[in-house]
Amino acid sequence: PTEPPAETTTVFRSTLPDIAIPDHLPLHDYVLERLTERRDRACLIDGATGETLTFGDVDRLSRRVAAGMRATLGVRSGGTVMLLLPNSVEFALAFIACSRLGAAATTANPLHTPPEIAKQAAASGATVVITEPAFVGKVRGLAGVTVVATGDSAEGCVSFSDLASADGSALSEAAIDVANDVVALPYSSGTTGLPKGVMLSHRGLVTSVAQLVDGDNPNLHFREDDVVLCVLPMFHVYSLHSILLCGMRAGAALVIMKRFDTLRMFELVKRHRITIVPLVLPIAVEMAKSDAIDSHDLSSVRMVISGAAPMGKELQDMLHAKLPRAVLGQGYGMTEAGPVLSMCMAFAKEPLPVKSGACGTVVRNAELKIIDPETGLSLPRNQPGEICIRGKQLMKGYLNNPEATANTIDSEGWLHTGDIGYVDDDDEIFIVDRLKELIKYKGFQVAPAELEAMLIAHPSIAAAAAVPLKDDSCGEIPVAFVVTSGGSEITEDEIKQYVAKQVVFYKRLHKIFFVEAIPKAPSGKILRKDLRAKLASGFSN
Ligand code: 4UU
Repeated sequence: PTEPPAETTTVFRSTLPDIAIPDHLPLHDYVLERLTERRDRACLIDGATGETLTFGDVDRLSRRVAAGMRATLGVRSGGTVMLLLPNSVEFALAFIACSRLGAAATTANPLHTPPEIAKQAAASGATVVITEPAFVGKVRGLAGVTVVATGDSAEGCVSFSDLASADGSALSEAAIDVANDVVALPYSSGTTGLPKGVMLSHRGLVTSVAQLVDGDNPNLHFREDDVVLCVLPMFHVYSLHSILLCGMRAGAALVIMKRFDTLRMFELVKRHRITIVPLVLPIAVEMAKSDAIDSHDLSSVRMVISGAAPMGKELQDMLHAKLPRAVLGQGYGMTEAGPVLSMCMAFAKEPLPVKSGACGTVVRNAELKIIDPETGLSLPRNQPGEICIRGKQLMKGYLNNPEATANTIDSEGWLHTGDIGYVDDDDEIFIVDRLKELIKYKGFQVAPAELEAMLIAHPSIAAAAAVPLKDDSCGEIPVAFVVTSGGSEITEDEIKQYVAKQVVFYKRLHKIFFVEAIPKAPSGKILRKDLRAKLASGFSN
């Protein structure tokens, strides 16, 4: 095959035609657009209690919460509210309420440590934190923040149920600029550095949801009679977007599970006749290995979606053998991309055959290209390079960080993912490597820069580099190369403990390698590739 001339760009597009997207609507109006027909249909089902909210309930309650947040907490258009919640009905109501007010919801893992939470609360400018009584202690001292607690009211907090009993009929519509107003502000480290606020606008999220579930032949065919398992954490963009928002838009019911447990999950699938199971690698591993899978009736499941980390062909085939009636495939997302770049075409209303191990075809109403990371030139099919995407679904940028924004979205509007992959002859995308620093533990982001800053702050450590180590059930685990300061006899365990005390469980270091020096480029950049290669070749202390 002949190379295209340097100036031509090979742009890959969906095999589905573009569609008209109602991107003039604020997000809540878009996901609840067909409310009148769906008022009495189940929308949110609490997995623990079986309690069900209909679409009508969600509409009414989210209006009340919005009215309460405005009246009691002064939340206005342009404001920011932190959702520090595990999966719950309250999460969904609070998120929709923020959208109604024109406020941004910044989402965070409630298992984060107080310093991690404090950093995000301050950086995002949150004036309200909504959390569960169990986590109130983590946010009590935050300056300028009012704490709202769900459940039985916690001392010194506004109670969520009080907010939800405000008069929703009095709620005046906020004036929302759909193209510019931020509705979700998740944190992501992107291709480099520390976690940054990712500004997702109403228009961006509406576009991304529409790219999946709208049109005569939706790429991700969720139906009104579908029941979707919501066990992935709603504070992460995968669940927020592809479960909560796509589910609501399509009129499907969600079964909300607070924490993952294999048997509990099998029981819920059986009880609610769950049809769609979005998961991440570790859950797929648990399911594939579980003997209990054979003794539970999971025949209702018609679709299993995997995303947020690579899932190899072997595991995909193994899981398929256990769930022969379900269609299995992957979605590929990145917070900054809005988040979905590609989705398995076997999930379409008119499905196409797909290959195991592929992570989908680029979504419709978008352009994708593969570039040579060295030259920036566009590459043809079957040649791996950096994946870039363009479209209205992309983030607006990083909050208060135009420099990081410009390093991620170029002047032509292309977002550079830092992922290495190729597009094959059937338009399927395969991710083969990662150019960026990111470590992904069970689909959760771990920013090497954050661990490195912590490590070099220790008096016994002179230099450090954190990198991923491949792991069968977690995908990757964070490990570090460390240069100790002259004469120091600090041990591996001491370093691990030192980090563990400061970070959420998934950022903990699993192994420390003591070295003489950290390999660096003349620019001072850590040569992470060399370190990863060292690990791959079985390096040990
Ligand atoms: C190999 O992981 C996400 C979002 C995932 C998502 C969202 C909606 C998946 C399906 C869906 O429907 O976002 P982040 O920002 O936490 O992490 C982004 C990075 C990517 O750049 C890539 O390196 O996570 C990795 N990644 C994947 N890698 C995400 N999906 C995949 C995948 N295969 N399927």
